[in-house]
Amino acid sequence: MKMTLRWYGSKYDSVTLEQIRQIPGVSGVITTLYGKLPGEVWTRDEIKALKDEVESAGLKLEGIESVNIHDSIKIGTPDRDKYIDNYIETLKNLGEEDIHLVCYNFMPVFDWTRSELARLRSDGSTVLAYNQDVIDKINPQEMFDSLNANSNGFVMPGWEPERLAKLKDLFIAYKDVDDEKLFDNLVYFLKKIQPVCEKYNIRMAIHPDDPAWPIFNLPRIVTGQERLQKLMKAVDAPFNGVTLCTGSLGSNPKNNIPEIIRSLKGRIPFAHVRNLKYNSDRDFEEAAHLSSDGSMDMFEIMKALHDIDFDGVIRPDHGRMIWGEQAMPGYGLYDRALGAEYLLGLWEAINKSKEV
Ligand code: CS2
Ligand code: MN
Repeated sequence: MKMTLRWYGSKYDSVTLEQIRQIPGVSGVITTLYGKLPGEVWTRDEIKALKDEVESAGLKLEGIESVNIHDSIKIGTPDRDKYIDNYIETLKNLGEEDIHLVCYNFMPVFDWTRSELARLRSDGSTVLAYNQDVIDKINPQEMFDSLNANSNGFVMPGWEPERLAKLKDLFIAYKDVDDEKLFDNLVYFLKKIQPVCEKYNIRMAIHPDDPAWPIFNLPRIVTGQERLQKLMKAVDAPFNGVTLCTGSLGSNPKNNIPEIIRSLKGRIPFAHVRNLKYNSDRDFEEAAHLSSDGSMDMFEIMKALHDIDFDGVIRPDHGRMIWGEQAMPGYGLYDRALGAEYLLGLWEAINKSKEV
């Protein structure tokens, strides 16, 4: 298992590579070329520069989160092949730079959604939170404006202004896309990229929808065990894998995460591990990684990963904002570092208990 932290690049992140390097057991980062729009080709030079920067700080670039998918591919418009060709070119360039893990999502219009970016918890920390009643009362534009107004001045991945400038047009474009069509478009995309992924040994790791149910009447296809199995079978090859994100899948308490992990043996190249606290149906807040701080059993989650011989890349996911840190919501240094140590501790204990 390779423990990493997500890093937003020297231009965007308040956390430095030097700080990440001092977190014991963290050997690499997951990053992306921020500023690239979905559909653009990433050149080898750009990828190499990013890789050199990470390596010169003594860390490894373990994978990309994300190479985002152009909406034409998700909608299935006639120009999608042009964007798929660009994606293939990017994958080839990544492969030639020896990068073999790519996280992506297939959510229409939005990436993850939260109703609050700084809900106060009883210990004085603040966390991202979701309340369905709040979401039901606002329109997508209002949600976008409110998230951006509360992001401490950081541009949050998935909520880039360019991407959301054409919100109304996008909703119109998705009008006839239901779950089935979206799924077919995903399979079409995966089959097209299969040869380049296999040639360069690139593992594609789809990120689950967050939250794991439809919002704003948009289709949702990566929400739980059944849907994941359907996708694994539709393109039944190891390159077609999953980013096992406990917080996203876990937004729906009915999802049994250890069971989902066990059902995906061999298909999890990347794991995002974090904890949530459920308050009521469709109201949850993010918690510290420690089991007792939230509703999830992190030991059982790590044990399930161990049981399926997980040897991929892992990172703590969103952390709380603590100790006065000013950072992108969910992506401060302190709580994610605590999370990484805790997960490494669980892993060591599971390892050693199996040795005896
Ligand atoms: C991430 C997602 O911050 C997060 O919640 O887990 O934004 C994730 O990076 C994307 O959905 C993957 O494409
Ligand atoms: Mn995640």
